[in-house]
Amino acid sequence: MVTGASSGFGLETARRFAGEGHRVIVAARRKERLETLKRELDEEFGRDTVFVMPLDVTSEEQIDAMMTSLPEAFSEIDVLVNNAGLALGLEPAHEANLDDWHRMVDTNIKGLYLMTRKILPGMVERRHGHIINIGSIAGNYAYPGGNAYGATKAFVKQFTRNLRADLLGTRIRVTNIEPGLAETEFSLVRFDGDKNKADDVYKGTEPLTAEDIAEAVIWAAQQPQHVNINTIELMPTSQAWAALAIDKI
Ligand code: NDP
Ligand code: 8X3
Repeated sequence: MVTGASSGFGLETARRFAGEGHRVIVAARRKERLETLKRELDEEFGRDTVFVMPLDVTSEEQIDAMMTSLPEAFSEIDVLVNNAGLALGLEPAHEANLDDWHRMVDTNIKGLYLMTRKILPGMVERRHGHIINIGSIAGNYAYPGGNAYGATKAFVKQFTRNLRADLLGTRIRVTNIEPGLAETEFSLVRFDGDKNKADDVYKGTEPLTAEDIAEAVIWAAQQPQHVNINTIELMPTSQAWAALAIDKI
């Protein structure tokens, strides 16, 4: 199951899992995009490769309804890719929009732990499963305007580690993938649909692609059962750390 499969990393990850012969539940809010993906993948890999699940991950009610509505062939989830997420705004903390902060927390934190909490018991019962979270380098390194977004990804990092601690002995695997700059609809969402501003983020550089992230997800998922990939942090070659900033008077 891949959340946020209507765009970017999630969409490519769903394509890769289907390409590897797996059935995939694709979840996101934009149903039409998921239906288009289903048509593409069912045609390429066989009927009923994909099950479309229109879902807002912030809604516990919708997740509960999903859990009871999955057809039998899709009801035992082997891999959950907690990818749905977003950044909103890049203003300094004292100017940031509080509603943006609420939405990031609701999606990136609450959505991720709700999905995990609902799907995990079945995995534990079957002694088989892998939770793959999509964190970010923003959870590791501070940057101006990263405020609440980076903090939500720091949650994802520590939640992943704590899941590992809780799940020791269950055979369930947990991984955090921490990408750097990658070109998807991420910046378009961050800048509220301002395409020029979004394009500027990637102009003149060679960012990661959604395919690069899907490759990392698939690689982690395909390791032998006794191998748990805790973390993969990846950046484009054209991105690195800058010096610490100093305010000189
Ligand atoms: P996109 O904007 O291209 O994709 C985001 C996906 O999340 C969409 O499919 C969207 O679907 C889904 N989504 C957002 N809110 C919800 C919700 N409430 N319920 C269900 N689905 C939701 O961005 P990316 O592919 O880049 O982002 C994927 C993940 O990767 C995010 O968690 C992001 O924080 C993280 N990330 C991105 C990086 C980048 O530079 N691109 C780098 C590091 C991490 P819909 O709108 O249809 O619901
Ligand atoms: C997305 C990467 O650096 O834009 O998580 O925050 S960054």
